[in-house]
Amino acid sequence: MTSPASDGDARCLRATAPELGLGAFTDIPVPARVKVMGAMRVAPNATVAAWINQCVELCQPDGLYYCDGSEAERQELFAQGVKDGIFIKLNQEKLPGCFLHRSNTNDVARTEQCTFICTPNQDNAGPTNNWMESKAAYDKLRALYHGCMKGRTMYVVPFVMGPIGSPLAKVGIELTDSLYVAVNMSIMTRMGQVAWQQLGDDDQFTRCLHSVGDCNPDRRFICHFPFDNTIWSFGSGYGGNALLGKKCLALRIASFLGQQQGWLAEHMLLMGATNPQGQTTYVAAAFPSACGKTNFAMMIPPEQYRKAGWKITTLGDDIAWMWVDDQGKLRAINPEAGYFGVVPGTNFETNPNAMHCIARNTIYTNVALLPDGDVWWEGKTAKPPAECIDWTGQKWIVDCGRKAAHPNSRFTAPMINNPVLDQAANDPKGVVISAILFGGRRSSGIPLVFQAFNWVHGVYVGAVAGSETTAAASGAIGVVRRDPMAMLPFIGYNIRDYLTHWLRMGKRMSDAPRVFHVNWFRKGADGKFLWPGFGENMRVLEWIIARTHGHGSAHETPLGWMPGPGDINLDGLDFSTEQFQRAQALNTAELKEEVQGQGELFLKLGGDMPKELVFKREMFIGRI
Ligand code: SAT
Ligand code: MN
Repeated sequence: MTSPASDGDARCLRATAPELGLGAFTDIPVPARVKVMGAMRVAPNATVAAWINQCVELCQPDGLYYCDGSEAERQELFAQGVKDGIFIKLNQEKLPGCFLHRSNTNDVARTEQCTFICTPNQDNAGPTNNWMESKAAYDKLRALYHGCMKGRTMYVVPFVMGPIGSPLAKVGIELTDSLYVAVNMSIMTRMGQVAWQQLGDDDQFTRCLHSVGDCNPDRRFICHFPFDNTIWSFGSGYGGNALLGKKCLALRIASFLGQQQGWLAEHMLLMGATNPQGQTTYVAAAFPSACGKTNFAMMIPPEQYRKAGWKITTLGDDIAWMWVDDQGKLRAINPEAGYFGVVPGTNFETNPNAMHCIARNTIYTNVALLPDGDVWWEGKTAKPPAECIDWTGQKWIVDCGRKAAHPNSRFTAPMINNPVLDQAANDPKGVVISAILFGGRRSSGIPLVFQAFNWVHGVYVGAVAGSETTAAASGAIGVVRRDPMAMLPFIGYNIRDYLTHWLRMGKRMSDAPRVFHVNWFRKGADGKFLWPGFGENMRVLEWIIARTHGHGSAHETPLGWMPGPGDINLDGLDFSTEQFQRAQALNTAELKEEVQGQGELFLKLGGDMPKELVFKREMFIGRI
């Protein structure tokens, strides 16, 4: 197997799991008063044992539960969760294996204002991250963790991010006092025994310590120590703040490791598109949170495409780890094993595959509960139920003016539930990426699709991408913010070095993916979306695929290469040439506004913006 980083750290690039007998494992010397539970009561090596012991001494839990990742254990944890009021068992005839969780009402989205990159110098974190000096952060959080698990159980959750045996696969261990987090991690990652085996006697693992504490927003800190491969999260039980394998490890810590070792950790879905000739093209697409990555990754093409033999398959819906192989091609894996998707708006029209994913063995967070033990959310059915229990646990009746489900309510579903899971989803070698898409929510000014002129221009297009904010993060909703590569909240180091890293990656590829920008969300004067979206996005994707294979026509514009109405297949769609032109229209005043908006990012970086991107901006201004 190819090493992703010839200049990298070999300890992080374990290719195969060591075959260790149980005899090689180490007992963990926790104090006698701590009740030890779970099937797997050992650590793979003395470093792990010592670290767990230190965290036990700091947090002082009453019990220690070792998760082994088995089905029996999952059932035991759900049963315990129901007893403790953490889970509500849903109607098992309608939703086998499904449970509902209601979070604290102050803890419903990622909190970027409480998220820190903790390093010796502020320059390590750069102008776009909150920064804390590492020692100060450790001191502050150590005081919060001190005794925080008294009366609670600490779950030991060992996990692997990435297909087992992949050169990029990484081991993490999360110590958490949240049973909800432990069970979610068993869906979202390859969790349990398998991680002990992958780690063996290695001391390279991400040390993830998590406590919900008293869930007080004033004492909420999500701290990343990239130089120590450590994450300390306190005060939140919510997804991206608490499932530490996801944004914290697989994006913030991994992006830092990727920069050091020569690979990329990105906020991207991964999908395959197989044409009627049986050729599969793999595409990675970066859209910010709650901008439709899951829908796009599970898209069902329109009927005429299906009849002709087109098929879409999903590798991942949120995160991609990518490296250059020895043929000079960009390869990708999905480090996750499940989907943590936005529920509202999901239905059999918008995303039938997601509906299949969440029909069993799924955790629903902050949706509404129906009288028969089924669940409901805004957009599930055209007609709302007469009554239900809303996401806060209060009685809800139709027309009461409140939302029944929280706008950022979520499902946690195993990827094996996906009827269109790509056959390479567990392949340690990953897949070759032919196209990279950037996009976001833009109601005005930005066309449906264009192609960047080349890699450097593509990096520019990704770097300046903007999007209207959503409910996935706390704060104002609907304001355009620059979100470079959809990674603004997830770059674990200085954005200057991140953009330079992207530019350098291009130089290492002999056949770099083509880069595109899409916007499914442009609206007309009537406030309605100009493009139908969802499955019809297949038409745009078909053009993108044609372009990556060197055919498919386009014309040059100030933004890049754009298809005209004759270049995209609109057959069978009730959509006129004029409507398509409106979706693609460029208007000088809007382009000027856009270039000004992009200036936000250039100002933030000041003289640190890579020169190549400064030139690309000047050339863009020249073309307008
Ligand atoms: O809560 S998560 O950060 O995992 C979801 C998202 O915001 O993309
Ligand atoms: Mn995401």
